[in-house]
Amino acid sequence: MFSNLPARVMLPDGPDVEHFDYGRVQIRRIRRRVDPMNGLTPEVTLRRAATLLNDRHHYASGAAPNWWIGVGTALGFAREGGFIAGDTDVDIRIGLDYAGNEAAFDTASEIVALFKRHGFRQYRELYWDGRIMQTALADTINNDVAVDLNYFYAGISDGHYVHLNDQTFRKKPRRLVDGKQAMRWPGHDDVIVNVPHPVEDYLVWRFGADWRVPQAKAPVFPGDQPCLLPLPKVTVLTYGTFDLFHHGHLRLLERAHAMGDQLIVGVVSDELCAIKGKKPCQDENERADAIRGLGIADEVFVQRELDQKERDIERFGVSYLVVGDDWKDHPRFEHVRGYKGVEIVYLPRTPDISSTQIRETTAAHEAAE
Ligand code: C2G
Repeated sequence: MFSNLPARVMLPDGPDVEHFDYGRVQIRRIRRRVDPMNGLTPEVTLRRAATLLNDRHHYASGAAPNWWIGVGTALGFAREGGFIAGDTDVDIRIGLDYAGNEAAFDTASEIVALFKRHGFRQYRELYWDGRIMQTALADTINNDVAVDLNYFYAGISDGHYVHLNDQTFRKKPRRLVDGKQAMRWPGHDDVIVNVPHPVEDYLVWRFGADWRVPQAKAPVFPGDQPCLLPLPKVTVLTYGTFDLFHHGHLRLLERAHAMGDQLIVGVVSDELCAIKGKKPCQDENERADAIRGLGIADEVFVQRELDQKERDIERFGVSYLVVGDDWKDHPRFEHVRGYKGVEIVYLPRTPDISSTQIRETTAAHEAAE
């Protein structure tokens, strides 16, 4: 089972943090206190947010994130020449590339960390199947005005960015976002925001053809629907000899299995073992059958070539390549790091047990008899 909360959440546990568990969706939040009588000025916060997002020097990759203003803010931009009266949050959308693993977190957590360093307080986050979908921050320097960052993923649905939350599933046409334009916020020449283009199409997409007519409540979004699109499965791959299957092997496979939705195991062929100078007691079919018999792996195959890792990563769509930490930093695994977005994970080896040890104690036993 894939755990719904990722290994690294951004909002750390604390006495104020509330958790909500809706199955595939997990929400964590701290109550936000805003004083609506305090003359809220969202453009001040928009200026601060846009400045942080636009400055590529803030980011490890040296590139500003792929961001644009959300529909609420865009409606104000195009229709009101500023924020809609009473709108007190800044809607920002971030485009991330989905590679089936936690790599997208790097951008999201970099943005959140940056905002925190500049006087924003994170008060909410939402994960969908362990992927970050929303982080909300309050601007402590400007009356706690909220910046709502929603993450949209490319790579799940052709031609769209996808966002999932507890109520809606949004497919945003890529053409609107990819053609976005950097524009000045009305009345504030120093505030540069990215606006999907053409902005009219963006607003029709969200609010329908009548978007110019102010309405008390936004109409139900025609594209909002129950989540029908399952995210691609998280696939975990591991290789090993697995001679004289023992509890060290079992623990490795159980932990690998727990990291994703499906586990694929490559069992090293007799021929490759011979090349590596290993002499297993069981042949490749016996070793593979022992793993099949566990029922923990979705696929077990015999690895016949030393350099087939890229091919396997590609054909199974692997997110995590897992192996015991006796292989830590070994070039045999390191050389595929990042290939098609794969992450390499070294799991701690179970102490005091190995195939070699079993072979040796058995041989000693037999010699004594
Ligand atoms: N393992 C473990 N704890 C042990 C023994 C083994 O966690 N006490 C793990 C190993 O780290 C490996 C897997 O179980 O990830 C299979 O172990 P071996 O059969 O010894 O496989 P090995 O020959 O290390 O195979 O090219 C690399 C090889 O394919 C890895």
